[in-house]
Amino acid sequence: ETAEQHAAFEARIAGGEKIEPGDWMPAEYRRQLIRMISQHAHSEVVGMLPEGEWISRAPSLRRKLILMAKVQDEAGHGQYLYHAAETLGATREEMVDALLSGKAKYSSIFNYPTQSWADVGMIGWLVDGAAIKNQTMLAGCSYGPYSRAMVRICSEETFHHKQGKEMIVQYAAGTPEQRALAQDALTRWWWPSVMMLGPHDKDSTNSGVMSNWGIKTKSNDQVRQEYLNEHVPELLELGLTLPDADLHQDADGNWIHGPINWDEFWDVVKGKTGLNKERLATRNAAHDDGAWVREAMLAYGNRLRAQAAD
Ligand code: BYC
Repeated sequence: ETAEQHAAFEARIAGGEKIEPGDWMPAEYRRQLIRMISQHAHSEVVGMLPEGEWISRAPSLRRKLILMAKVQDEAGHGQYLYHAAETLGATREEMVDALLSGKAKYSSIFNYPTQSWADVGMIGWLVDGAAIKNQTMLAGCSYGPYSRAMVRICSEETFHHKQGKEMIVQYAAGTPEQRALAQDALTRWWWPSVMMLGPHDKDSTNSGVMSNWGIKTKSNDQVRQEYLNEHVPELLELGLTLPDADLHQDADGNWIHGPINWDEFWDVVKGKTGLNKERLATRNAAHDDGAWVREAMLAYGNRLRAQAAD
């Protein structure tokens, strides 16, 4: 890598151009993108599990159809993202192996259990809400395939966000039991969703290089602030209580949260607490169960190629 190559690359980014597959890029730019896009893809795939558990227990046909559509969307997001990482030279096999063997990270949020139906609504509102804030920022990123995948994913996530919010608004105004379920779900999902947006900027090891190269266009704390400013007033308006005694608005109208328990965050990321082992066991079982599909597709592909060669 020469200084001239770096300078030309950085000038393209400064000029707002998208970097496309096949263009020259620094090895570290490629490595960072593969790291982040593959983690993002794994998060979509593992993210199907906490809500997927509730498809057979949905309270009505309407809720079941919506949840099935949402979970299917997450599988589609995983697909676009694995493809985006493939444009950088990563293979599907190595990415899937990294997930299944526990080497790869995926979002901390999916190691928390879903304990009631109201969790499905709360995940839609809070988790998809946090994801939209983060992904709207990434839609402006400098790598073309990732940025375009984010545009489509965000429009689908907007539906996920709305269905979750609609459900919680209804339960918060419902029977005392429904209200209690909504409150309990909020109490358990609030802090994990705030943490999901990543460590504070001062502890965000990757942010420097990612911001310089236009992959991240806002910092973790900036995105978290946007997330709080949108969600806190809406949750309070429903008469729900946020589990943060220090939460307050500053003079600029920003909602300021109390201290975050980062020990909990890192324990969950590293699988010391939470459902990491169960999630990986479920993914491994699904992968093994799907072996016959991969074999059949390979055999079919080989037959087509052999016919074409005749
Ligand atoms: N969980 O330097 P930092 C969805 C790691 S799914 C686990 O700030 P970065 C949905 C980080 O990887 C959408 N690990 O990292 C699906 C790094 O470790 P490494 C999920 C985390 O990358 C189904 C270390 O901490 N969205 O919406 O600059 C149903 C230092 O952090 C987490 C994405 O994946 C975490 N939460 O910034 C419902 C978005 N946070 O890799 C919904 C794409 C940090 O150096 N990812 N770490 O070993 C990103 O935008 C960025 O990766 C983050 C973190 C903002 C999350």
